[in-house]
Amino acid sequence: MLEKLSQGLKDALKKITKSGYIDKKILDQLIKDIQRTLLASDVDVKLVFELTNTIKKRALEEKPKQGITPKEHVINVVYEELVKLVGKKPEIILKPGKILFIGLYGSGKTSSIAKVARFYQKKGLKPALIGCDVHRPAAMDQLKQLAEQLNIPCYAPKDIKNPIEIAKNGLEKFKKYDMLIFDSSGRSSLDKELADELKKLADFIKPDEVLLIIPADLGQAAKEQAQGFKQLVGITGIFLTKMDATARGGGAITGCAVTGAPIKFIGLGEKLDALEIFDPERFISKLIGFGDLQSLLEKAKEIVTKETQESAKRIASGKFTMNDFYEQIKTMGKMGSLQSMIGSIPGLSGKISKKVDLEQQEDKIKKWKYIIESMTKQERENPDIIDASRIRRIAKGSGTQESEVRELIKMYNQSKKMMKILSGKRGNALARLARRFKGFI
Ligand SMILES: Nc1nc2c(ncn2[C@@H]2O[C@H](COP(=O)(O)OP(=O)(O)OP(=O)(O)O)[C@@H](O)[C@H]2O)c(=O)[nH]1
Ligand SMILES: [Mg+2]
Repeated sequence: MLEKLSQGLKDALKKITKSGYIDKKILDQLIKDIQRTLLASDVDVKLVFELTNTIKKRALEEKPKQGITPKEHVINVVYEELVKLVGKKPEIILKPGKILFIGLYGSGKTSSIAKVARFYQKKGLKPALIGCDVHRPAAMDQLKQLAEQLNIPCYAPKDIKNPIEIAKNGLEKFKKYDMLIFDSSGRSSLDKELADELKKLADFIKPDEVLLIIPADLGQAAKEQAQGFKQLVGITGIFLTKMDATARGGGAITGCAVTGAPIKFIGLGEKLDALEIFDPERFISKLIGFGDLQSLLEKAKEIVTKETQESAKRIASGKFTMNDFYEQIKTMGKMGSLQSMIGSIPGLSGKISKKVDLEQQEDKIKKWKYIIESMTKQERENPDIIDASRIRRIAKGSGTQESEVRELIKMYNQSKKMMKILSGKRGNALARLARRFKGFI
């Protein structure tokens, strides 16, 4: 179902999960990919641009919730906005009641009745079908045949030409049944005659649900049909058929959603079990492979914060302050294995004089945080000015030993050296490492 739309959205999001960090360029690419994919699925241009503007705005302006990386944040925003685009979670009647099916010729009304009857049968209710399509004699036979397949009763007389009379007889006949489903006549378009007939029928039956059947291959034109029936007849929900057989499903769903009439069911094939309750969250989750994305993100376990991105930019431009060092410590502590990455590059491991135990580092991060916080802005931006008396003051202010402050400064200087090596163009291996490293922070 909706393979192209699904694949398009998955591909767009995969680019994000694959990249190390998120910047404006990557975001713009994502926006473009989403636009292209939705437009190809016949979603209204205005809706598409509204959606992508919101995604972009939220991705750039909203602060990710705690514990959520910027990548996860963007994917979440895309997911949430797509869910909003396809409408609200519908309420499905699960107790005895009456449903009237309405829709134009060939929309899939009769076959959908059979699907819904089977759905309620499985829920333990006792459905019965009543055929009120008096315009097409063949419709009565079709309904009877389907009822036989499901082993449920059906009243579909060919000799009565008044749908209200049929409905009246049906209600009388099926008193013992608790889910009465009424078929109705279609037309090639919604005209006054059809609207009057359906309204009268609905007034008489007093259904709990008036389901409008719309074929998904209408694309965004579904909106007009949904609006027309909503105004002229009144509907409680929509059943979108033929979702399996069109590339325009995205347009049909979003077109219906903007009318405010909830999509309740979708038809996914000709078989009687090819029915799904429409749940926006589940639908979008499946469409974009949200479950897979989340596990992918978890696996990556990259800790990317806005600060570290900015820090990465500064480092790339040749600056490396105590603030950058602090961001780097945090990142390294969470990443775990920078040491092994560096160790695997021939010629580089020897350049780092003292092996850094990252585990120990993580334990020290808290202390370092206090030390760095006790430095003045000037000291943080230019640590070279930190002399013995400043060290004494910083140690006092942070509640640490002078030796610990010295150790921190030494670590900073080592890191600075390493950053110089990494950002310099010393052969392919180094450049590769630098790129990889940059991708991580
Ligand atoms: N692929 C696919 N075909 C469907 C689906 N629902 C219905 N159809 C097919 O669409 C055609 C029309 O379905 P009907 O149920 O006869 O439609 P209708 O609205 O009752 O048509 P009329 O009574 O002639 O107005 C049939 O060939 C169905 O098998 C669906 O979800 N997927
Ligand atoms: Mg029919």
